[in-house]
Amino acid sequence: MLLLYLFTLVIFTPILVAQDEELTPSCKKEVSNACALVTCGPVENGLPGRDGKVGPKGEKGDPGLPGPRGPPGLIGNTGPIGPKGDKGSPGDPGSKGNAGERGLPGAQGLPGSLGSKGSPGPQGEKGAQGERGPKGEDGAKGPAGSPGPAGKRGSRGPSGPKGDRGSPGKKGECCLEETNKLKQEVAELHENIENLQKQFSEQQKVALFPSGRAVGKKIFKTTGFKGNFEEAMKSCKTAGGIVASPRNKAENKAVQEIVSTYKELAFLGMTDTKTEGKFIYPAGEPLGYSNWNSKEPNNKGGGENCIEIFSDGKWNDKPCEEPHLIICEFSLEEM
Ligand code: GN1
Ligand code: CA
Ligand code: CA
Repeated sequence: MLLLYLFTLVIFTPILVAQDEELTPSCKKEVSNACALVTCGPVENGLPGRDGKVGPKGEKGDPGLPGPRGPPGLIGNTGPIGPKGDKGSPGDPGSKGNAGERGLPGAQGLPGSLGSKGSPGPQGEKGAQGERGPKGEDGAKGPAGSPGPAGKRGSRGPSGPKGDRGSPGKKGECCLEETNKLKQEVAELHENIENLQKQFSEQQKVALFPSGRAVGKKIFKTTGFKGNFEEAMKSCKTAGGIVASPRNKAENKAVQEIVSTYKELAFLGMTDTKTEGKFIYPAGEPLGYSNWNSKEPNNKGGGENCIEIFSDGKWNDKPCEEPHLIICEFSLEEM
C-alpha cells in the first residue's frame, strides 16, 4: 500500500509543482486558527529533482496549546482546587514534507497540529503535619475515692458507767398499716360514743320529765313531796345526793323549772347556820354564785338560816323549819 502511495506521488508531483510555481516561487505561509502550516516549494535555483525520495518523517510536534476558553459555567459553589494534571501527550506527527524535484531531501515537515488537552496530573504529595491544637476543656470531676482500710483494733478498755435511759424510739414502720386501721376504728368509736351521748341525753330528758332536769354533769330531781330542811337532807342523802345547790345560772334555771312545774317553793342546800350572814354549801365552802331577791338575805326575825327559791329563780333567806318542796342534786361524776 505504501509503495502504491509513493508511486502515485512520483507520477503526479511535477503537475502539482507546476501549479505551485504560479502561486509563489518559494514558500507560502497560510494561517488557520492557532495552527501554522508552511508549504515549501522547490529550493531556489536548485536543479529540478527527479524521482525525489520521500523526505524524512517530521519531528514530533510540541504539545498542543490549551484549547479555547469554554463558556462560563453555571454559578455554583466554589469547589476545591483539583490535583495537578498529567503532562499532555505528544502531538500528532507533522505532515509529510513535499518531495524535492530531484533527489534532494524534502524540507523538514511542519509541526503537527495541536495535541489534545492533557489529562489531569497525579495527585500532589501529602501536606506537612498541622500545628498543635488548643488546650482542651477541663474534664469532669472524678468520683470520690474509696475509704481507706480500717485501722487495727485497739485493746478493749474497761467498762464505762451505765448510760442514762434513752428517749423513746420512733414508732416503727412495720405496723403503719395496722396503726392506721386502729386509728380509723378509734375515730369510728368516738363518733359512735358521741351519737350515744346525744341519744342518752335525749333519753335522760324523757326519763327526768317532769320531776327532774339535767345540766352538764348534774341532775336535779324532786321527790315530789315537801319537808323541812332536815327532812330534805335525809331524803336526798338516802338517794345518794344532796339538797339542790345550784352553782351557776344554768343550774339555778334547772331548779327554777322544777319549782315552776310543781308550783311549790323549794329549799336550796346552802345555809348560814354555822355563821350568821355567811352562807356555805353543804360541803362547807362559801358561795360562788348567788341570785338573791332584792333586800335579801335579811335574816328577818333573826332566824332565817335557809334559802328558798321562787318560781322566778330569786332567792330569799327563810327559817329552815318551814316545809318546802324537796329537790335533790345528783352529780354524775361521783357515780
Ligand atoms: C317577807 O313579804 P314576803 O312574805 O314576801 C320578807 C322576807 C322574809 C319573809 C318572811 C322584803 O317576804 O325577807 O323572809 O317576809 N321580805 C321583805 O316570811 O322583807
Ligand atoms: Ca340567817
Ligand atoms: Ca329573808
